[in-house]
Amino acid sequence: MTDFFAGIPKLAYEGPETDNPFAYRHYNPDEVVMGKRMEDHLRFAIAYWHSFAWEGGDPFGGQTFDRPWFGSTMDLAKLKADVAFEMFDILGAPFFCFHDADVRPEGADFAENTRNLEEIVDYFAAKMESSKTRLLWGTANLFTNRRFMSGAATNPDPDVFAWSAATVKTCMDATHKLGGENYVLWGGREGYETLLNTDLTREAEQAGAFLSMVVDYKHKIGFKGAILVEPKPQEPSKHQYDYDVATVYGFLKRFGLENEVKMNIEQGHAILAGHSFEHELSLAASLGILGSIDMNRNDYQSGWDTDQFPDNVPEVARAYYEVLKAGGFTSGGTNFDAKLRRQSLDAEDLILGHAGAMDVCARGLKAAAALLEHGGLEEARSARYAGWDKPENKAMLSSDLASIEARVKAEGINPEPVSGRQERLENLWNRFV
Ligand code: XLS
Ligand code: NI
Ligand code: NI
Repeated sequence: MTDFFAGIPKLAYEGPETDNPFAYRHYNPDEVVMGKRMEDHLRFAIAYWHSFAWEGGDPFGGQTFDRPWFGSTMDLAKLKADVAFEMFDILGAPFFCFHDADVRPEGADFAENTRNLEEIVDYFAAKMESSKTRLLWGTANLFTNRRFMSGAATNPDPDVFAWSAATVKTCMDATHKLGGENYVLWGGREGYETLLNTDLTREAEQAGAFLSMVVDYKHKIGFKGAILVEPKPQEPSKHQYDYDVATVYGFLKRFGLENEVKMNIEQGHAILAGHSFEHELSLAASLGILGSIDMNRNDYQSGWDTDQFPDNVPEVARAYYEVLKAGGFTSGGTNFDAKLRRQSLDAEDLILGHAGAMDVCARGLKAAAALLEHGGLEEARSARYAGWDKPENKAMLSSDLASIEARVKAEGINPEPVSGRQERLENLWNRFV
C-alpha cells in the first residue's frame, strides 16, 4: 500500500441524496438497465496516461503536478503501477488502458524499451491476479518521442516505419498477455504539415501496409480482441489522415480491412471534426465498425483537445442512445481519456474527476435506455420512412430512371411535403434527460 490516496475511502453507490463526495450518486454497478448490469453496459476504463503520466504542462508552462512516481526508473514505474491499481480499486473501475510509454521508462534502445515493457507487464499481471480491474485496451505511443515527429507508419524514413512496426508488435504482445479486450491505434503523427514536403500517395500505402500487418499479427498470435482505429481530424498534425469515421472507413475499404478493424470514437475528436459525437457513433454503427468510445469532451470555445471529464448528461445520453441502439458494447467500453485541469493538484481530484464522470455517464445511460424502452422516437422514425415499406416503392431502388419516369407519369405522382416534426421529437427527447 502506498499513502498517495491516504484518507480516501473506497467509493460505493449511496444514491442521489447523499452528501458524501466520495460516493456514487447514479452509478450503481449492479442496477439492471435493459436487462443488463450497469457496470456491464458502461464498461468504464481509466486512462493511465492522463491520470498517472501527464505532468500538468500546457504550451505556456511545464509541470504542475508533483507525483512521487515521476522519473524514469523501473522502481518509479512500479510505484506508479501501485498507485494506479490503488485508484482502480478505490473507484471499483472494471478496466484500464495504457500506452507503452505511460507504463515503462524510455530505454536507450529498442531492446531496453522491450525489456522494460515486459517487466512492467509481469508486474501488472501479478497485480491483476488480486484485482477486479481488467485491460480494455493497450496501444503504442508513436507520437511523443522526437523520432516520430514526421510520422510513424507514414514516416518518409523507413527506419522509423521499422521501429514503429516492431514497437506495435511488442505492445500487441503485452496487450495479449494481459488479456486485453482490444488493441487501439491512434495515429498521432500520421498526417502532415505541408504538401511541399509530403507525398500523400506513398504515405497512404505505408499506412495501409502497416495496418494490414497489425491485423495479420493479431491472427498469428490468436488475439481475440478487436483492432480499433481512433479517428481525429487535427492536432497534432495540421492534416491528420484518420480524420473521422467516414474517412477511416474509406481507408479500410481501400485496403480490404473493413471487416477486421473497428473504431474507437472520442467525443472531443468528433467535435473537432465538425460532427456531433452521436453522428460519429451512428455512422460507425451503420457501417458495422462501432468498437469503443473515449468519453472525454473538449471546451467548446477553445478548438483544441482539452480532454476534460464529461459533465453534460443530455450530450452523454445522446451517445449512449446510439450505443444501446446498436446493441451495446461487445469488446468495447467507456474510456475516460480525460485529464485533470493543471490546477487540480490533489490526490482526491483524480478520484472525484472519475467519480463525477461515471455518475454523468450513468445518468445518460439510464435516460437513453428509458427513451429506447418508451419507443416513441423509433416509432416516429419508422413512420417517417413507412412509404418505403410498400413493394412498388422498394422496387424503385433496383429500377432505372426511365422506368421511374414512366411510373411518375402513369400514376400522376406529385409529392406533398410533410413535416419532419423535429420540435415534437425534441420535446419527447427532453422528457427523458
Ligand atoms: C489523443 C488520443 C489518444 C488516444 C490513445 O488525442 O485521444 O489519447 O486515445 O493514443
Ligand atoms: Ni484525444
Ligand atoms: Ni483518445
